[in-house]
Amino acid sequence: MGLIRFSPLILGAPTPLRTLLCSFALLLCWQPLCQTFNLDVESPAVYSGPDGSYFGYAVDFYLVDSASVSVLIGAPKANTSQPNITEGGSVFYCPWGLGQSECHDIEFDAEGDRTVLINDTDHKAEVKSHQWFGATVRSHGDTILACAPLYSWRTKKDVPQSDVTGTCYLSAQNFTKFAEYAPCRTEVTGHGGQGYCQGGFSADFTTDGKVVLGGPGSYFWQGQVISADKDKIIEAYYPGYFMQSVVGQLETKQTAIKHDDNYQGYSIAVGDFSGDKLDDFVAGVPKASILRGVVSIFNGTNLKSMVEFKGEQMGSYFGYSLATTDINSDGLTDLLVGAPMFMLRGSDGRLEEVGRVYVYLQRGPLDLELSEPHLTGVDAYGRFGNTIAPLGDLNQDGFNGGWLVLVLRSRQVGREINLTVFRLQVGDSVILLF
Ligand SMILES: [Ca+2]
Ligand SMILES: [Ca+2]
Repeated sequence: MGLIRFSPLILGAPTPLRTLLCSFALLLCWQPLCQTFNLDVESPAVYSGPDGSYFGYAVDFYLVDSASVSVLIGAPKANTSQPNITEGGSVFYCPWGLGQSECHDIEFDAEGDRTVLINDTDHKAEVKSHQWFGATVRSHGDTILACAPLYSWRTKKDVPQSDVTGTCYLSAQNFTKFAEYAPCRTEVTGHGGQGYCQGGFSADFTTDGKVVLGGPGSYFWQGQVISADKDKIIEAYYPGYFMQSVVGQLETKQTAIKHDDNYQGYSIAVGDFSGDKLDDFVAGVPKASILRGVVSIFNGTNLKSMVEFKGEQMGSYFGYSLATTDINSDGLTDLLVGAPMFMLRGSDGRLEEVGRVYVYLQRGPLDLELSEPHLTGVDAYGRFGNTIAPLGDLNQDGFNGGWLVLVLRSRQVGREINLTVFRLQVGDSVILLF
């Protein structure tokens, strides 16, 4: 245990990039007999998907009850049984247990492209081919959200448009109920409306079951955040209807022209930052503030903007990735922000994208303190902070601060990826680095 908490550790041999894309290895031990931490690096559970499907592009756990743990794995370029659809994308359900490595795809949507009657003529209403379904996958109890941010809609206009509104599907009540949720498929079409929203580019669930979607392309790429209760989405769903009205749905509105091209909602996370015990929404806006990037915290009950943080370097893509977790176990949710394009000068004087992760510790309601020093990548062009995910108290040491945070960093040099573990100098937390 001390090894991992107090010194860098390389887990496993370098892995070819292709293997990483085609298989997903769980490094957590299933049995309680593990030595040194509860990470079993010798016998990982390995799941594989179709070649070239980007199996593993998105992952989440599926925890319906404490007795069964499964893994949900998105494969956004997988072919499906949907008629006449090429690479519609899939989400796989993979039971996790000893000797189990079988996955099967979840049938969120069996249909091909639907048609719509306009002026007494049938028109193809949408394009599901290459829609990247499964690029975003999140779970909440017995409910799964999976999104296709590149889904296109014809719109209902006489002159057809191809609006990349994106769409999402919910699987609820343990695969017994399915509903589509495409909140950007509205009358407000085109570039100036929600026509390029890419709804579901990012997403999360609040603790009480609200879906929070990022749509970074709405309103001339200002981007927007949209939220609705999962039960209300299912109530509002009616097959065949392209537009739906969900009771209680909240969404950020179009703002001044100076906010165009900011990509609000590129990333999404949730957590209570206002002190009312209700989750608020965090949105990455990586091109805001003259490309320095901004992260905004919105009140989860009314979507009012409460706090904003700005990146330190132009072009660093501050807000590309987000994670929320209580790093120091003081009961207050903390925030991690990735800026994978953050650059430093290398030994030859060239600027190199090493990437940086910023940690904000919550001291009280709307009071977040930027913790220093920042976590900075060490590999040239390594893009440290590309992905951040809280893993919970993996070391189970009962210590008040035994949280783990996973930071993915694709090491592009030599197409190798290493998993490194080291201790984050905040409280007594541990951070995992790819
Ligand atoms: Ca709150
Ligand atoms: Ca905390």
